[in-house]
Amino acid sequence: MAKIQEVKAAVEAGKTKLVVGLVQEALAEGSAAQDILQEMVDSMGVIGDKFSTGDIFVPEMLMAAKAMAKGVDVLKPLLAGDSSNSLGTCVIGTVAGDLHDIGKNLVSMMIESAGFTIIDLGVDVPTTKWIDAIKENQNVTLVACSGLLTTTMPALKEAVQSIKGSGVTGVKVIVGGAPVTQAYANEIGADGFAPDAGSAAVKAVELVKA
Ligand code: B1M
Repeated sequence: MAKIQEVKAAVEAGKTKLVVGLVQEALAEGSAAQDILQEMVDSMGVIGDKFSTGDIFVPEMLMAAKAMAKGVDVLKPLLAGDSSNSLGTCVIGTVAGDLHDIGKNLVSMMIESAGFTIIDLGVDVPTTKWIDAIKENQNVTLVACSGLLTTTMPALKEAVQSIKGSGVTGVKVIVGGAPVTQAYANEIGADGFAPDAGSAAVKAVELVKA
């Protein structure tokens, strides 16, 4: 089996200790960092399907997520680009009630490499914390809200509408996450939406330069 396939299998099996070495070996074998990342993203899809069918439970899902995070750490320096152009500060996080952070971390990495300084509020971010972070940090030009659960989509709406209603100016809000669509982003009044980490960085630059 090619090392890149072993990475995918190790992430699916939640083999946290093996993943770092396997990612390094896959790179040494000539696999591109972006391709290795895509294999790991795909393995999260497999994990999600197995969870849906009751073949695995939350602990296995968590182990797979931890394994992927270890692999992403190895790829990070290879995926991040030149962040020398300052487009201001981006406050990023996952909305209240939601603990998923792998996608948010990838989006953060790509937005940072597009030229933003990142303030990462983590997961389960209460509405007031977004607004405090905008006020407490210098030159916040973008807020990026991630939401992975259909049950936390109302929290996404609340976050966007509170930021918009708080009187802060010069700040654009971008939203995303598996259940989020452009239509939903429009409905809740977000300035932008992106379906994945790469397009989130492109959209972030577009919004701030507009
Ligand atoms: Co959860 N989980 N989970 N989970 N989990 C999902 C999301 C689920 C689809 C699994 C399933 O049932 N098939 C399902 C949601 C169903 C729904 O809402 N319709 C689900 C559920 C139900 C739950 C719990 C409720 C389970 C339970 O307790 N019974 C629970 C909720 C906990 C909570 O948050 N309150 C729960 C818990 C967990 C773990 C903690 C165990 C773990 C997360 C660990 C962690 O993140 N550190 C976990 C995991 C790993 C998953 C799956 C398997 C993988 C998520 C992931 O990391 N994907 C997921 C199934 C799946 O995704 N198919 C699932 C890879 C990642 C790269 O993709 O996050 O989509 P994603 O990010 C993408 C895009 O969405 C986009 O770009 C990213 C990269 O390209 N994007 C943005 C994300 N944010 C963006 C922001 C942007 C723009 C784009 O702009 C700001």
